[in-house]
Amino acid sequence: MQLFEDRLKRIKAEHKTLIEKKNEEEFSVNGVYARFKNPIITRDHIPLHWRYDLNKETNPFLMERIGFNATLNSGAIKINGKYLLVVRVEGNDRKSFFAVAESPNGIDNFKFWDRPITLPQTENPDINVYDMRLTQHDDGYIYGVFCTERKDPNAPEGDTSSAVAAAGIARTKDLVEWERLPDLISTSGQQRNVVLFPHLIEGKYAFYTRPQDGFIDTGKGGGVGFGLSETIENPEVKEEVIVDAKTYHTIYEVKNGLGPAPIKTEHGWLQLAHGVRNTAAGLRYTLYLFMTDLEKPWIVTHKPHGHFIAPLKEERVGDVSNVVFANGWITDDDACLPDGQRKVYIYYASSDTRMHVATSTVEQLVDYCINSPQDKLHSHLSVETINELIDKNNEFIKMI
Ligand code: M1P
Repeated sequence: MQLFEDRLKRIKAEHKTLIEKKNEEEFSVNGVYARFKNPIITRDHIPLHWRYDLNKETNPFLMERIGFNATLNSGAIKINGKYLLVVRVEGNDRKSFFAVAESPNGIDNFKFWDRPITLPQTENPDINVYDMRLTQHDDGYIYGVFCTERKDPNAPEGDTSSAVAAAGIARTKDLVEWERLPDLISTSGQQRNVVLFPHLIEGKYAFYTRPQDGFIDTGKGGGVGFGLSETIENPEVKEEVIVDAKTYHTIYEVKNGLGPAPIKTEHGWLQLAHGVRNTAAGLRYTLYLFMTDLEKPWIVTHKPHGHFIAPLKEERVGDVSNVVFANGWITDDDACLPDGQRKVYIYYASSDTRMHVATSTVEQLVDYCINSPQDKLHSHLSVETINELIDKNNEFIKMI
C-alpha cells in the first residue's frame, strides 16, 4: 500500500519546514520590546515519533496514535550557548507534562529533545503538572518550581472538578536527570505561580508565592507573596508577606502571579508578572513589569501603569482565549549589542495554546519601569498624567 509512504513523506516534509522556518522581528512601535512574526513552538512542533506508530505493519494508515493539544507556559534558560525552554506540553488527554525544546538563537528552529522529561514522583503522585519556573541557584542546582495539581480529597460526592494546587519542586544540573523534593508547605490552602529566588536571604531559601484560598479564586489570599524557608530539602514557608497585591480597577484586579525568576540589574530586580481582570467575555490575562529593591527583593520600587504585553491579533484566540502568560525569560550576555546593552528574550504563551518570543534589553526594561507613569487609580488622574506629558512636549510639538 502506497498510502503509508505517501503520508510519511508529506508529514516529514511539513514538519521539517515548520521547524526550520525563519522568524522575523516586527517593527516595535512602542519601542519597549519587539514581537516576532511567527509563534516559536506549537503543537505541530511535537516530534513525529511521539505521535505516530511508525511501523507500517501496525499502523498501515499512518494515523496519529497520540495527539497533542497545546504547547504553552515555558520556563527558559541558556546553557552552553543553547536557548532551552521547558515547555508545558498538553496532550489531547488534558494532561500536561514538561519537555525541553532547544534553539540555536532563541527565536526560531526550536526542536524538542528526544523524550519528554521524566519527573520523579512524591508519595502523593501528581495528577497534572504545569508552568515550570527555572532558577539557576547559587547552590549550583537549576531548580524547577511548578504547579502540581491533585483532586481535592474533601470535594463533595459527585464533584469531579475540585482540585488542590501546590508548588512542586525538582532540581537538576542538566535538565535531563531530575531529583524531586517535597512540595512546598505554606500557610495558605493552595499555591500556584511559585518562583525560587536565585540567592539565599539571611541564609534561607526565598520563594515568591501566590497564596490562594481556592483553585481558581485566590480569595483573600491573592497577590504576589514572598517567604523564606530554612531548607530546600524540606521546604516550608511559615510566613508570607504580600509584595504586590491585587487591586481594585487595575489589570490585576482579580489575581496576579509572578512569571520567571527576576533579572538582577544595578537599579534593582526586574520582575515580570501576569495580572488578571474580569470582563463580560471572561478573564483577561495580561503581563506587567515592576522592579523590586536589590537588597530587599520583596519591596516594590517601581511599577509602571497597566499592562506590558497584552494578547494581540491571533494571540487573542485559543483554548483559553484572551490570555498571555509568561514564566520564562533569558538575559543573553553573549549577544553583542551597542552600548553594552543586555538582550532579553521574553517567552510568552498566547491563549494557553502556543509559544511566542519578544525581545528587548535590560536597559530598555529598566527605563520602562523607572520612567513610565504609575497607575494613579482614577480616570481624572490618568488625564492629569497625559496632560503632564503634553505640556512637557510643548517645545517639541513641531517634530511631529
Ligand atoms: O488559563 C490561564 C492561566 O490560568 C492559571 O493562572 P492563574 O493561576 O494565575 O489563574 C494557570 O493555570 C496558567 O497555567 C494558565 O495559563
